[in-house]
Amino acid sequence: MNPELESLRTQITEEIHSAPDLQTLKEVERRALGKKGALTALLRQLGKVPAEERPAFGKAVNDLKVELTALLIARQEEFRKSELEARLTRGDFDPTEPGMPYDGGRLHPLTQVTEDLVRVFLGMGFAALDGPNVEFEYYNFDALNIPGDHPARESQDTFWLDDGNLLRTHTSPVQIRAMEKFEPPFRAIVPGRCFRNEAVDASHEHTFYQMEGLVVDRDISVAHLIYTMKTCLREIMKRDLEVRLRPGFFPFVEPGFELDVTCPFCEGKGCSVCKQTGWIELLPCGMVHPSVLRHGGLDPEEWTGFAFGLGLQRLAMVSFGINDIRDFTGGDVRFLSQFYHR
Ligand code: FA5
Repeated sequence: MNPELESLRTQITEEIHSAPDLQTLKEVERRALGKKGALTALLRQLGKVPAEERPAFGKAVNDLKVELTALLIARQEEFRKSELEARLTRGDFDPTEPGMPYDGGRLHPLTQVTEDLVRVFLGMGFAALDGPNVEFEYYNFDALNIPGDHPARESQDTFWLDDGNLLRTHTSPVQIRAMEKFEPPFRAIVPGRCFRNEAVDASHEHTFYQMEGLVVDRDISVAHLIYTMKTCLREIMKRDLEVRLRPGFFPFVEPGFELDVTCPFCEGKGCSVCKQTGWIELLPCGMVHPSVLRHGGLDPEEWTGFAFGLGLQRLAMVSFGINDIRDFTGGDVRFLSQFYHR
C-alpha cells in the first residue's frame, strides 16, 4: 500500500478506537470521509498520480474507505449498546413509554361499502350468504331461465373452464342455491366476486363485485322491491341522488327494471364516466320469474319474490366520488387511504 495511505489508515484507525464518545467519532468520520476529508482529498489528487499507478491507487483509496466505514459503524454500535446498558443500569429507561406512532391499516373502500350494505340489510332481516366462484353452467345460466341458445348469454362474456364449468358471471346463481337450501319465506343477500371476459375501461372490470338480493314470500309485489331499494340507497349514499326506474330485461325476472342514479361527476350533464348519458346504471332488479322459482323447487302459485343485483364497485364509485373503476385494484395505498370514512 502507498506509504501515505498506510499512515492515514493507521492514524484514522487509532482515532476511531480511541474516540471517547459518539460526538468525537462523528468528528473523526468527518475529517476522514467527509467532503473535505483526507480520503476525498486523496481521490482528488488521482489526476496527478502516474497513469500506470492510477487504477491501483484508486482501488486502494476505495478499499480503505470501505474498511474505515465498517470500523466506524461497528464503533457507533458499541457506543449505542453501552449507552443503552448505562441507561438500564441507571434505571431511567422507561419501557412503558409510548412507542413510535405508526399509520394503521384501513379497510378497502369496497370492503367498507360491502360491510355497510350488509349491516343495512341485516337490519332489515336479510341473511348474508356465500356461493362458489367456480360455478356449474346450470346454476349460472340454465336454472336462471337462460338456456344455451338464449341471447342473454352473450351479454355476459363468460370465462369457461376446461371441465365445462365456469367462473360465475353474476351472483344470481346463489338465488337457486338459496331456494334449494332454505324454506321460504326468507330474505338473503349475497355479496361476492364475479368474472366476465370483457374489455376493461373506466367503468368495467373483468373481475368485479356484486351483491345479490333475494326475497321470497307470499304476495311480494313491486312495492316491496321499491321500498327496499329506496331504504338501502338512502342508508348507503348518505345523501339524496336522483334515481330513475327503467324497464330492464333479465330472463330471471318478470317484470325487470334498471335503477339508475344521476351521475355525481357531471351532475347529469354527461361525461366520460357515464358515457355522456348523465346517468350511472346502478342496480338491475325485478320480480322473480315463475320458472326460476320452479327450478329452485318452489311452487310459483304459492311463492313470489323480488331480486336485485347491485354492482358494488359502481356503488362505491358513486358514494366515494371515484371516477375510474381500475383504481380499486391499482394497489396505490395513497389513493385507497383517502376513502376511509369510519
Ligand atoms: C346482472 O348481473 C344480473 N344478475 C343482475 C340482476 C339480479 C338482475 C337480480 C335482476 C335480478 P348486470 O349484467 O347488469 O346484471 O350486472 C349487474 C351490475 O353489476 C351492473 O349494474 C354493474 O353495476 C355491475 N357490473 C356488471 N358488469 C360489470 C363489469 N364488467 N365491471 C364492473 N361492474 C359490472
